Amino acid sequence: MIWKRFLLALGLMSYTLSFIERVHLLNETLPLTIQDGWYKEKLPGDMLGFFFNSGKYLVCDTKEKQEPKSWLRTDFIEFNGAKRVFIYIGYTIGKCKSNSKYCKEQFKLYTAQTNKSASSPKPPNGFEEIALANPKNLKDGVPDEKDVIVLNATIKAKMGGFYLALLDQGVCLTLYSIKLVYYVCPERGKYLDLIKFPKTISPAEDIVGSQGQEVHGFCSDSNAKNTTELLGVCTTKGVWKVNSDVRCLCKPGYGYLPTPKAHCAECGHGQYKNSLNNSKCKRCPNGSYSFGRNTMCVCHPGLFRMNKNKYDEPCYALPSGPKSINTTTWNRSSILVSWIPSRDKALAFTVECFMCKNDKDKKCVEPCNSKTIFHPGKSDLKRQVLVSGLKSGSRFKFLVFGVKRLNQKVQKSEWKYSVTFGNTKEG
Ligand SMILES: *[C@@H]1O[C@H](CO)[C@@H](O)[C@H](O)[C@H]1NC(C)=O
Ligand SMILES: *[C@@H]1O[C@H](CO)[C@@H](O)[C@H](O)[C@H]1NC(C)=O
Ligand SMILES: *[C@@H]1O[C@H](CO)[C@@H](O)[C@H](O)[C@H]1NC(C)=O
Ligand SMILES: *[C@@H]1O[C@H](CO)[C@@H](O)[C@H](O)[C@H]1NC(C)=O
Ligand SMILES: *[C@@H]1O[C@H](CO)[C@@H](O)[C@H](O)[C@H]1NC(C)=O
Ligand SMILES: *[C@@H]1O[C@H](CO)[C@@H](O)[C@H](O)[C@H]1NC(C)=O
Ligand SMILES: *[C@@H]1O[C@H](CO)[C@@H](O)[C@H](O)[C@H]1NC(C)=O
Ligand SMILES: CC(=O)N[C@H]1CO[C@H](CO)[C@@H](O)[C@@H]1O
Repeated sequence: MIWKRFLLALGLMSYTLSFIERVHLLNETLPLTIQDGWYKEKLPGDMLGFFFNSGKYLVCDTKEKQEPKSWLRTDFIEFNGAKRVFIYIGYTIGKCKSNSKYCKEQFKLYTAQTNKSASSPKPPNGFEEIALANPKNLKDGVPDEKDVIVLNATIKAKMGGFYLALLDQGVCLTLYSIKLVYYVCPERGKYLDLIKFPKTISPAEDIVGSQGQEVHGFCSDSNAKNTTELLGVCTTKGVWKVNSDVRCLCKPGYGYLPTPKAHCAECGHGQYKNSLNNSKCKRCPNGSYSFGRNTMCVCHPGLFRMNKNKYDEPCYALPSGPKSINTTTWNRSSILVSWIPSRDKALAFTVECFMCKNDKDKKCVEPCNSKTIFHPGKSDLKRQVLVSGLKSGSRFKFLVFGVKRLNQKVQKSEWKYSVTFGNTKEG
């Protein structure tokens, strides 16, 4: 399973095509629907705690009789299947007064996980600190919305839900928003690699190779096949990571079409695809037709190609025999066979000689004997051949075949030829 180790390390090897889907546990802006459930610590005397005003939570305890500790706690929030929750808190902090004894230009974020909302916990009991907002370079004066800073934090789900709590220690703090989200890798089915993965809640960690990280997918098209195991990794931020060799391929006879959604479409009339891959169907070349559920191109009868299984090669007819073929009686043992030479340089001719039983015999099936001499030769002829060593006063039949490279691939019974007859002089 080497691929797993490379998966996140080599970002280039893997690709991501999904949009990011977030699930909100809390809505982005205050007031929150659970406002009434918020715990606000009651402070002694005339000291103030958090209070809610025009869509914001504020606290500003500057009457320093003792160290102020203002807590603001949310109601119980269920994880709702989330494995890791991301927290974004938009806030502003004012500068502490220079003569302030207790004021700290910071606030702390705490969380407590429980299984049920029954016993509302009172911070800090049972809470643990998860983030410190400690902004630098605070501006003078009262900050406003333009000065909002975002505190990021994250919690890993261990129980059924959690509480969040904020501790302010004397500084003027305004909370503009609290956003809690977890990520979901969306169902992906209409993507270019034809793999479908189910909607998956993002895991708590991006640990490559750890159990439970991979999600099994399947081919989104029944005419596609996988050649590897279809494993994808859903990341903590809701992004699918799928190795580029993990994909489904359109079967032979089915072409890949990216739109309107990626799918495998049966090759059309006269088209073929012989490969298991995501290429398009191709038109069968000249002289051939698609066959075998459009997985191959077969030559029309009487046509041939150099390579039987190279379906992208056109099919051709074999060359004909020569035109205007004649024989001339040369002497008692020789006949000259001649014809109009071809302008096609690739075309040559081959001769075959047969003896006829008599002048009426047209079949002339008996081959000329081994003493027969062909000049300049029996094959690779251009315009003529002098056939010698023949019996005197006899009739002969000559077949002159047109021959090209393609003939090598075709049995001789299919070759085309011209026929002529000739006689030797009486001896
Ligand atoms: C909380 O619930 C989970 C199962 O949802 C269980 O495994 C765990 O033991 C429970 N924890 C407590 C403290 O009840
Ligand atoms: C906090 O989250 C925001 C939004 O995702 C991001 O732009 C910012 O860089 C994060 N800051 C830190 C310190 O992680
Ligand atoms: C195709 O995917 C399925 C499901 O992931 C898997 O069981 C099967 O082994 C895969 N086929 C090949 C050839 O890897
Ligand atoms: C599909 O296979 C054919 C034949 O092997 C090849 O010519 C073509 O390039 C391949 N296409 C893709 C997209 O891999
Ligand atoms: C296919 O044949 C047609 C007519 O027979 C011809 O016009 C065309 O050029 C040929 N195409 C190829 C690729 O040989
Ligand atoms: C016939 O002609 C050929 C070629 O010119 C020659 O080789 C041969 O000897 C001749 N035969 C006779 C019987 O004249
Ligand atoms: C073959 O003979 C015919 C007449 O019999 C003649 O018209 C023609 O020109 C000859 N062709 C050749 C190639 O000698
Ligand atoms: C947790 C919560 O209240 N979520 C809500 C946020 O707002 C959307 C609509 O804007 C609701 O659909 C959610 O239920």
